[in-house]
Amino acid sequence: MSQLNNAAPSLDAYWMPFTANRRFKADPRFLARASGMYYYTETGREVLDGTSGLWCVNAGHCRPTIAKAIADQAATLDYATAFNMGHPKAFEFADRLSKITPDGLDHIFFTNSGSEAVETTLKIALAYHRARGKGTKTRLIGRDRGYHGVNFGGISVGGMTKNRMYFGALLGGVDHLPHTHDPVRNGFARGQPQHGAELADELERIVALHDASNIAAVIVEPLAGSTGVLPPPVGYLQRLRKICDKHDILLIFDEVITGFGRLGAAFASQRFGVTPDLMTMAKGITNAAVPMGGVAVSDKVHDTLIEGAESPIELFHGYTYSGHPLACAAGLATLDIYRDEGLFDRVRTLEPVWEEAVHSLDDAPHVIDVRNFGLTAGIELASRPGAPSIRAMEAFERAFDQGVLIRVSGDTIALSPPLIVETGQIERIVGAVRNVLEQVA
Ligand code: PXG
Ligand code: PLP
Repeated sequence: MSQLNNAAPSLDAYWMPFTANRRFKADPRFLARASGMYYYTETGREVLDGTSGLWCVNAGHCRPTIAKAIADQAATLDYATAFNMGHPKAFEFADRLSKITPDGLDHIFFTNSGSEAVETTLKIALAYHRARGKGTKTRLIGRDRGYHGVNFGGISVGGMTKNRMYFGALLGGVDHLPHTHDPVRNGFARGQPQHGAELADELERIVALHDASNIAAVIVEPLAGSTGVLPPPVGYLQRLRKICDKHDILLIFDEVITGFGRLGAAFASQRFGVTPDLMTMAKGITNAAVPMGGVAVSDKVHDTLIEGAESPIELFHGYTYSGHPLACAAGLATLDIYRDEGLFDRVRTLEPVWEEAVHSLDDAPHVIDVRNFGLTAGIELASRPGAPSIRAMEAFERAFDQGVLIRVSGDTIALSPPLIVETGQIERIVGAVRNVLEQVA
């Protein structure tokens, strides 16, 4: 298109990500502005945000201190290359982050998204073993139903089949642990399910198959989010940690969703009492106001790589926008809000209320399972015969029409409101879900 000013833009040009493009463009839903717990449509209709955008606006929308920090930064230092150059806020932000990351994970590598954070962890894991003279340790272990973003490393270790199925050229040398969803034994569990710790032992089978000398790392989401909210069975993460230690395998937690208070602690690692060697973060890192991701790296891995490096540049990896000034400014203002408003602890206070509310849907039409942990919930619906995920999609559309934003993944409705949510708003979100479930066929 050579026209620069097109008064009424066509919807054709924008290929929307992870979207039913034709369905959306036939009946578009536009968000025009947002504040606190609410979005507003172009016609000024209020939509209660039951999903924190996409699991990312943890402190609520359009927080003035974050907006100001970004504006001030844009007018002061818009961009600084991070390659052999520094700007103060990147160091300040990494330092602040390292104080809330799990003990011993004190080094922060910046990326621009969760997907890039995942790729970064995989590369660091391989580089770490190589730096120790264990260059045969290259195999990566993910998990069925895992989501680790959309880049080739992430979809290779990931286990969301549709995200992998079109792309032949995945990484070689990847195995998958089984997922932990077991509705027969754990149906309608409140909090962590009781059964399934032994599923971690599958790692022993993979080690026996390939030998530990060939395995670099295991990557899992401490609570699987994208696939429809699967909290870890009691003892499962502890068991994974133990087996990894036994075989000198690095454990990577992908905390893109679970980080920044979602589970009632800064990170899921702290809530579950299991410390990984590498940890991703993104989304809530800037309250989603500027794209950013990062990796927290253990002292052991960091020091080995930095001290064992073969060349002055210790790791040949980084992004044009690593540690972008606007993102760092937004991130610092975000951490201030989390601290000043005690939002991570607030989740612990809300959790019983939340759990009670979402499990009031246990007997709602079509519901075959309800799961919750922290400020997340998965409400799994029976598939409509011959039309998987359509019922949930219809529920999403109807809920939006009724002024509540929910998220669907396959046949599961996922809820994850901002951490500032009030009790009355929890009731409204859950009430809207029940209402639409009574309406959809
Ligand atoms: N790892 C995990 C565990 C995630 O949840 C990513 C990596 C990738 O992050 P980026 O920033 O590259 O998108 C994610 C992202 C959903 C949904 O509907 C979840 C995500 C992204 C989009 C949709 O649940 N999680
Ligand atoms: N492709 C080309 C041609 C580039 O020059 C660069 C960066 O310089 C990239 C891709 C990577 O972009 P980014 O650093 O934003 O990930």
